[in-house]
Amino acid sequence: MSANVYLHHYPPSLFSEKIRLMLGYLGVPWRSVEITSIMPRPLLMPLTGGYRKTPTLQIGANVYCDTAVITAGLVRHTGNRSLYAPGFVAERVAEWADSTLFRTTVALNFRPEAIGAFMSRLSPEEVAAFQADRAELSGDAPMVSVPPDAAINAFNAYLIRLDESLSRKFLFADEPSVADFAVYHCLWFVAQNSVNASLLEPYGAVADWMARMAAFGHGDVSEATAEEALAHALESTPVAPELAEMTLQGVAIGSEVTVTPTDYGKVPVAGRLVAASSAEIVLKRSAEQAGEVMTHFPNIGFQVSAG
Ligand SMILES: N[C@@H](CCC(=O)N[C@@H](CS)C(=O)NCC(=O)O)C(=O)O
Repeated sequence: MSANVYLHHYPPSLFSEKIRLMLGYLGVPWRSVEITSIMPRPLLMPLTGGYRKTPTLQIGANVYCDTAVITAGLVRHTGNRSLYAPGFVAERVAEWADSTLFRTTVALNFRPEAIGAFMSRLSPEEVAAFQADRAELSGDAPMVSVPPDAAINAFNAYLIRLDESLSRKFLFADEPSVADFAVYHCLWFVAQNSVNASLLEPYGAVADWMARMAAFGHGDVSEATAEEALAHALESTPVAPELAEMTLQGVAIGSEVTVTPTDYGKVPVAGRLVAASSAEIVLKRSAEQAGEVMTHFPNIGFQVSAG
């Protein structure tokens, strides 16, 4: 398989770690485009149409926004459906991890005792820019919505039950599913913080499972610039996926729409709705630097409005 897969990401991004490991597990060669951890990202926006969360995956001129739809895109690209093998329950566990468990870990890593480890590496100007960027990202729904003690208690409660229930190599079977990657990246985020890493120590079965996940590695990766990624989009033709269509409220296939995350980073992306399924919403757009692209979003967690 040629490396027409570009991941736009930055090293400490936990959702990016989910996809880096998935690329390693699936054996997909990929190009790494390192982006800044805060906006603006002028060479990425032509591809996403304004979507600003990290990471974004580009396969030729198809651009996948959000790790749920990146997973769907990689499954289609590889033809390997094993990540979805355990079915509905594994997908719901992944959804819980990417929302509730994620917010719990953000509350842990952003509590005053723990955030110093991260902030001490930044200059005062960088700290101010980071805080302003994340305030804009979270808008009316603060990223830290749980008090520190409640976050620690919830985290311990989840980990006690996870540790007890790990009877197979992975959460649902002897092969990993979407649930493993989604739970893993949240715990990886905690492990990266020198103050919070000790919260994982009591859980031996979790540690063994995390080691099995980490062993997938990041696979066959080579560096690329944002300019190269844009040039690749420009020379590629977007591919319309074959989807089991689903009717969306208030909008028809072929109409102009906007697609906006419902939680945070609520930047509307405008385009023509070309397909929608239970898993995906696909817009056709064009931008001078990228040419014609198809931008994919998950169905769950996004608002589609007539544009
Ligand atoms: N639901 C999204 C969440 C992505 C997310 O929140 N990513 C963080 C970084 S790990 C982010 O976007 N931070 C702000 C930024 O990078 O601009 C997904 O699954 O991709």
